[in-house]
Order: sequence, then C-alpha cells, then structure tokens
Amino acid sequence: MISQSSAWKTLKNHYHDVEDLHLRDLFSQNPNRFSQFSTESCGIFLDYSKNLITEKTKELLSSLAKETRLKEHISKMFGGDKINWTENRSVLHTALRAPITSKVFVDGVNVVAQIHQELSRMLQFSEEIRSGTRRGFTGKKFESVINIGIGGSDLGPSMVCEALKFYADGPTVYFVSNVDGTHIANTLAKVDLQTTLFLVASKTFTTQETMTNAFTARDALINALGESAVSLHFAAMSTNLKAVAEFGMNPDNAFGFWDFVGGRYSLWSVIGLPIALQIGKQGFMELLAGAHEMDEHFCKASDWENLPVILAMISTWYSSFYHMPSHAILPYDQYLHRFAAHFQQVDMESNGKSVNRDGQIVDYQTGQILWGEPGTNGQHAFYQLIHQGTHKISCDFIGFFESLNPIGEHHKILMSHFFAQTEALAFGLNLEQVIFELKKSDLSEEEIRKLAPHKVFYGNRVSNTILMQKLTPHSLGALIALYEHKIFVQGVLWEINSFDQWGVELGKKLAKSILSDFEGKPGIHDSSTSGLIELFIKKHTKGS
Ligand code: G6Q
Repeated sequence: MISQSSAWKTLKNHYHDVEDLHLRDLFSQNPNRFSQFSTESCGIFLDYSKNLITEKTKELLSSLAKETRLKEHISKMFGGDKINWTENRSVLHTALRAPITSKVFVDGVNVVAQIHQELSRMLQFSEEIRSGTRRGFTGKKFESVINIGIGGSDLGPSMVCEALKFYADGPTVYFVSNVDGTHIANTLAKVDLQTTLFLVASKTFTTQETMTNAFTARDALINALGESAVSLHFAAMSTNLKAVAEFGMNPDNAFGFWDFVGGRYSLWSVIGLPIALQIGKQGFMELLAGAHEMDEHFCKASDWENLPVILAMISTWYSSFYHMPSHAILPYDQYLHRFAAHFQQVDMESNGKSVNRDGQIVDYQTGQILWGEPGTNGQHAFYQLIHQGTHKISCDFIGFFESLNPIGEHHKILMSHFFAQTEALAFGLNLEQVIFELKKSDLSEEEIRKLAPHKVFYGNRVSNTILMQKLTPHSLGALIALYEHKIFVQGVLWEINSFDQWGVELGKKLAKSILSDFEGKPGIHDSSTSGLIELFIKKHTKGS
C-alpha cells in the first residue's frame, strides 16, 4: 500500500514539522512567495501561494508522484490502456477532444477516426435543427430542446449549457433528470410540443429514471401529435443502439459513443448534443479545442508547472495528511453556477473509493467532500463557517479579468470581493487588531473585552486562485479538463480506480425490490425499512 512507501511516510513526518505554520509567517518570510508559487498555462493563471506548503512540501509531493509512477499512468490513460480495471475498460474522454490526425488504438482500432465520424454526424444533425432544415411533425422549426438524462448524462451538458448561455443562439435547452414527475411535468408545461425536440441521453439506455421520463415525454407527444411524430421529435445518444432502436427511434437520429467514455466524462461526446444545439458547431469545437490544449499541457508539463498536477498534489496533501476533507469550489461568475454541482459528481463519484489497486482497504483518507456556490452568494450564506468555524476547508476561487456583461461597476465590485475573501481567509485579523479598531468606537473597556474574541479571524484558511481572461467555450473547455485531470492524478496518488462507480449500485437494486413491495410482494427488510414502506403504502393509497 502506498502509505507504506518512504515517500508517504516522509510526507507524514513532514506534516508534523509544518502543522503549526501560519500563512502570515510564510508570506512575511518570503517576499517572492507569490511569484514562486504561481504559474500560468492554457490561458489559466493559478496562484497557489495561499496554501500551507513550503518548498520542502513540494519536493516531497513530487516524490510521491514519482513513487506512484504518475507519468506512466498519464501515458497509459492517453494511450488507451484498460486503466479502469474493475470494468476492464480504457478511459478515453481525452480522445473525444483529440484532433482528427491523432491516433489512439483500443483493441487494434483507431478510436479517433470513429469519434470524428460520429461527431460530424451529430454536428450535422445539430446544424440542421438550428437552421430549420429539419423540422417538427407540423412543419415548424424547433424552438425548444428537452434533454432527458441523469448523472453524467445530465450534469456535464447542463452545466456547460448554463456556463455558455451568453453564446446561445439556438433553441432553448431544458434538462429533465429527476424521476420525480414534477420535473418532467413542469418542463413540458413550458414548451409547445409542435416545436420541441426530445433528446434521450443515456449511455446504457436502461437507466430507470431516464427511461421513465422518456416514455412520459413520448406519451405526451403521441397524445398531442400522434405516433408518427416520434421519429421526428426524438433523438438519442447512447452506447446501446439496439435499445435505442427498440424505443422506436429513427436510426438517423441516434448517435453513438463507446464504453471507454465514462458517464461523468461524456460531455465531450455525442452527450454534448444539447450544447451543440445551443451554441452551434463552432462553439462546440472550441470547447473541445480548449480541453485538448489542457490535455497537451497535462501530458508535457513538469510537476510544479502542471496545473492539474499542482491542484491534485495540494488537494491530496490536505485530504490525506492535513485532515482537511472538505473542499469548496467558488466561481465568481454567475454563468458557472452549476460548475461545483458538476464537479461534485465527477470528483466524488471518481475518488469516493476505499479499496486500492491490490484490493486492500486503504488506511488513509481519499476523495474530498466537494461543494460550492457562485460568489458573492456564498459569502452571504456559508462563508461564516469557512472564516471562523472549527472545520478547515480548502477553497478554489475562480474568476475572470473580463465580464461578459460589463455593466457599470458590477465586475469591479465582484472582483473586489473575490480578492478580499482570499486575503481575509489567509491572513485574518488578530485580537490586537480587533481591539485597536474597537477602541475607535464608544464602547466601554468591558464591552470591548467581551466582544473582541468574536471578531477575531484566525486566518490560515487556504485557497487557490484561478484567473482567466474571459469565459468562452475555449476557456471553459480548458477549465473543465483541468479539474478532470486533477481528479485523475489524485486517483493515481491514492492508488484507487477513479473510473468505476460500484457505490451507486446497491441502492438501485434495493429500489427495484421495494417497487415489488409496493405491488403487494413484500420483501425482507429491517424493521425500520419495513415500517416505513408499510406507512407509505397505507398513506399513498389513501391519498391517491
Ligand atoms: C457517471 C455515472 C452515472 C451515469 C448515470 C446515467 O459516470 O456512471 O452518473 O452517468 O447513472 O447513466 P446512463 O447514461 O447509462 O443513463
């Protein structure tokens, strides 16, 4: 196990040497800290100086990367090796954004050629819908698109559609994911079925939530326009083209991908069709190009020049050595309001694992608990706990030099908060400073003594600052790929499989058996679950 390696043990000892460090001291001891602990690539500037790391920490984290043969693992992933060993699959979301001239072989087949063939079909379909060459059953141009999918077939494309709304010039795109009937009912209420295209996005085409929503949408369309409308108003994105055909889908409207694309990494594949419909072919290609630029950087740059490697090593340092299991992603851009939600899935489903490559239960902390909201909303909600709470939370602040909506002073005000927060978190305000300020008020000595401790900020709260020029399809592509690779590197350092997701299976299986309980075939459960099911059956029947 990696925790038995000398690299890991040295890091553990090093933690005891540095655990009492304060960022105030690190900065006062080294006036060049900002320039020495920051770097720029692919249009992304990363300042990682406000982290509890020293030159020694960096050196030891690099030794851990070497010990785990990070470079070799990167080559294996990009080269199509079956690194998802519990499912015997290659992991090739990177091939989805590789130029047509690249070659990546899986089982003797160059997958890049296949990928570009399907990408062209998908983009041609999308352009025909956007231009009105392809129309609905009553001859009208499509004005709305409803993407039906869940998890990886929803979060990535919906996050990107929100992020790139500024560039939207196609039909309005809606997303339905929840099997709660409210989601599809509310969405159907917003559209005119004559001008609505449904996309059924499902890698397996068996996901219960998605298929339930897809059949409800199909029924609604048939009720409104008749059975013949289905082939014009439905399209599918899946690896299971047989099941797609059984649904009654027109084969021209079915777009395929492959099992070397993980659901949560699939927005670059035909699963990105809603993005292409919203922003067009050129925008979609720029998104892919931005991600590809990050892929190249990731493969070539040395450890402390390598943006994904830097984020991963620092995150691993906090999670496994510093006992800091919680990480907030805080984009200061309203368009990125679903960014943290997407990476909550990608990160936590990828690295929420506790068994290593040798089948052993690890004796160290793995994936961080990831969450976040856009600034400044978060400041008025949960930042209190980050500043003064007992938990230490690492943060990524993401901002842009230019706003897409440069109205009055908005962007300067937004960014003043952005910089202020990282400064306040790192350096805080000590008791003497608080008392000095309070003495300027008309409070008595006694009142000052009582109030002062509540106003102290200990500081030493760590953060990365990520800055880009402007939110564009290209810069977004690079940013998403940055986080994807960060997650991959962490999986390598922890020796876990970041590309399976067995932890979601048990609940699905139990839900199926509970559906049988509802139909009068009681299964065996614990007393709590049985009691709750009985209560539901009684009250549900009564209410319906
Ligand atoms: C992602 C997961 C999961 C998956 C959904 C939907 O990596 O595998 O979130 O995307 O369960 O699966 P389908 O696309 O097969 O419907």
